[in-house]
Amino acid sequence: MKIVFCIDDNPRYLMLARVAVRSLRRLYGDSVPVLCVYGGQDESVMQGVRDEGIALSCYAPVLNRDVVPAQFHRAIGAFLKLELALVPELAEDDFVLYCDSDIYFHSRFDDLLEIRPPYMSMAREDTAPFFHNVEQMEYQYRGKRYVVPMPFPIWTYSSGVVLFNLARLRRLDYIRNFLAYCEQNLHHIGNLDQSLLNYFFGKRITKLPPSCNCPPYRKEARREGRIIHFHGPKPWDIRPALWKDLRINHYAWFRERWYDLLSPEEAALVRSWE
Ligand SMILES: [Mn+2]
Repeated sequence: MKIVFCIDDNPRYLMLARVAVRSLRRLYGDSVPVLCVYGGQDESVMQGVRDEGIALSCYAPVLNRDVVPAQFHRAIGAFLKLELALVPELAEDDFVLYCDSDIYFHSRFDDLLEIRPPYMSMAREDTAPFFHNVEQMEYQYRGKRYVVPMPFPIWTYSSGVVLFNLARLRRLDYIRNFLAYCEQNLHHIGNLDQSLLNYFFGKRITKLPPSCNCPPYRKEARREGRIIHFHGPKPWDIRPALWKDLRINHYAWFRERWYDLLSPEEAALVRSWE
């Protein structure tokens, strides 16, 4: 199964993706199939992906800057994962494992690669369930009106690691139907792509074990975590005021392991972000 990353023009995300792939190759060898989907046109970003020996897909998203409200443009790359079923380089892949770039692969996750979900599998976020102030969302697709009742109470799944059933999403062009919903309901979302997946697919999302999307600040991260997700503070976010509550437990330990994978030049650059 291919492991897929998505990036935009933010150079920090390119660095994160490169280091994520290094940690992955340390566990699975250099021939592990990896694809990086890039939604921009910056030649230096493409070169950075190629320098790392990562297969690159330059993809023009449906949810582009003309469609997505400006307040989300700083994280426009987060929406790319919603369209993996349309990426030509994945046309032959029925299932893929999408991972955020802010991931550090800590130990092998062979059993995860055997999962075949009806739509998608994601791990739960450690947040309280909530009720959206909108009870149902509506959209039009190919001349028909659809209603999506909110899956109350909403127990949020994290979109940092998603095992997608792309074959299912392509069947009957379901992906186009979903993207129509996305386009017409972007004004209702609080948390980027993650809201769209949780609201639309709701209870059809199946659960991944917490070890497959484990923030470094959880107590069990070092012993049980397999896919470590720098959710919240990135490895260079060590300024006291920022994310203080989340730089606990194994954050510092994983931050060191992450820095160990950088060249001296890269480490100097990343330290300038601290
Ligand atoms: Mn993330």
